Amino acid sequence: MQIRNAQVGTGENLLAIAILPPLMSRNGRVALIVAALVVAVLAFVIASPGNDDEGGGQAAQTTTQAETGGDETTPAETDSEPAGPPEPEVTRIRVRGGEVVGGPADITVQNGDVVHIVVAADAPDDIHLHGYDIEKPAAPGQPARFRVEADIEGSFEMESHVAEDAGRDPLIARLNVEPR
Ligand SMILES: [Cu+2]
Repeated sequence: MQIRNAQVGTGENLLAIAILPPLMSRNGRVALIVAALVVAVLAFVIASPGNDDEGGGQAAQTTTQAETGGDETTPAETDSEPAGPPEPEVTRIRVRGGEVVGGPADITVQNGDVVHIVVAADAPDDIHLHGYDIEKPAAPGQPARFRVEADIEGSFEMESHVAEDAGRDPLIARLNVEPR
């Protein structure tokens, strides 16, 4: 009973979409098409064998949402796709008195991301990003700047070679590159 209602609702919405487009903006049409696809997929899932009472409740909600979207020209919710790639965040690390302020950083990115790490130190140092094998000097007022395309997956240590040579814990940061 409820399942049948859901199917009728879907049909009405598809009909509305077929009629409305000439009156609507392109964005409105795209939004409606997206909404129609969502409704269609949900209706399919709900109508598949094995679902009972719960599915009927969802179907009723879905129908209501879609009808609202059809009456108004406001775009559907855009929680499915983010707009463009995010800007790379800069991780700023300070080494003071041979210690990493706040403890070693933990940086996790996805393969292909651009990683931006700036290490400021109050004494001359050599900062080494293992795995990518990039070594840069740091000095007071002259931080080591790393800008790396993270195309090697794994977990890599960034070390202070001065700390290492002095027998202290050299870990400055850990860069974790996960599969995209
Ligand atoms: Cu090293």
